[in-house]
Amino acid sequence: MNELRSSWIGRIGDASDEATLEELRVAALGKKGEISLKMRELGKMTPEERQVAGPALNALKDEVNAAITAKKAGLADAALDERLKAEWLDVTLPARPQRVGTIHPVSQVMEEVTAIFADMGFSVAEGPQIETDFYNFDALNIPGHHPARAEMDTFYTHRAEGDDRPPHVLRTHTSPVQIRHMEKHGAPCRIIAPGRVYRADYDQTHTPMFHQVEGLVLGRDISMANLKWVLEEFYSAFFGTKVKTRFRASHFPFVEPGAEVDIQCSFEGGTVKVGEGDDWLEILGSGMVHPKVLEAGGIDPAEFQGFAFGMGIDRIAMLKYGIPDLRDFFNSDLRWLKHYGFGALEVPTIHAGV
Ligand code: 2NL
Repeated sequence: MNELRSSWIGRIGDASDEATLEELRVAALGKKGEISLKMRELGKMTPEERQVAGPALNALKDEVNAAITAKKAGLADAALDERLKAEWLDVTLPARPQRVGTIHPVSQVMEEVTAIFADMGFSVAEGPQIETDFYNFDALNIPGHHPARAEMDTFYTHRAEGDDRPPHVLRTHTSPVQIRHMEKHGAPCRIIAPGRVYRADYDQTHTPMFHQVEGLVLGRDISMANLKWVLEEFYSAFFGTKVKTRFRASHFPFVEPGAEVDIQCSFEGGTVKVGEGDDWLEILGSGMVHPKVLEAGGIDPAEFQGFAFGMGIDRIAMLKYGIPDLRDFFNSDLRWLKHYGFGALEVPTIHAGV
């Protein structure tokens, strides 16, 4: 009996997994198990023998059962220990650095410009970047023979052979957005049209894609005095200091009269400072909307008049943030962004363009 006991307890102790334990249980206590067979033999014994062997076999059966249960629990504990060791996590390690994005200066300036004009009651109009030559040129009083069409270094789209419709163009200014707005909403109006524009030109101060904001204000008695006030208000808010403007007579086909606008600045020490000094920096084109352009937009020039202006966003971004080469804006090396102090955008954007 003792041999039987030490044999089973020993084999249970050596078992390395639950499946082995189950095999041992069947071999010892199952229907044909060694201990079960021994218990069946009790019937053939004399009462005296049975009185000794019966309790001993029962005790052995309980002991083997208990050993299997205890071993099972031991194996589960060991497995858990293994798992904890493998999945161990050092919560005291320093966090991995987060890669933080930066807002592009052009996007930021778009937001700034839009916010300032919004404060003056302007809303934002948008339109297609691929335009018909009607909206980009004809509606703006630039007919087919006009030198401005050639001067603008326009990108034309390809037409299939036999397709003799006029080609589409990449818009050379955002004026077509304003023509579309006039057609749809009429006058009075007070809008800006910010966005990408395209001209085939590339050097230190020109890229083939750049950004523009145009403005259009129409009413029964809108004048150039209103234009001057709006622009001085805008530049003062944008540069954070009172900025004077100077108007010089100029010509654009879509306005009459037309004016180029300079802002007050100083050029001392090789850097441009806006809002101080006695020098002037050309910054914008503007004028009273030409009657033909109003008509193209479906507006009666006898009833409504107004002003329009157009300025380059990239240019005023360079001025405000002291960025010398326009091409930096659009190359893929963005280390300079941090150098000029551009960080992650901290406020929700109000305009999804750019
Ligand atoms: C420039 C010149 C200008 C406009 C843009 C405009 C738009 C409409 C009607 C009349 Cl729908 N004018 N826009 C007017 C004058 C000048 O931009 O060289 N800007 C950088």
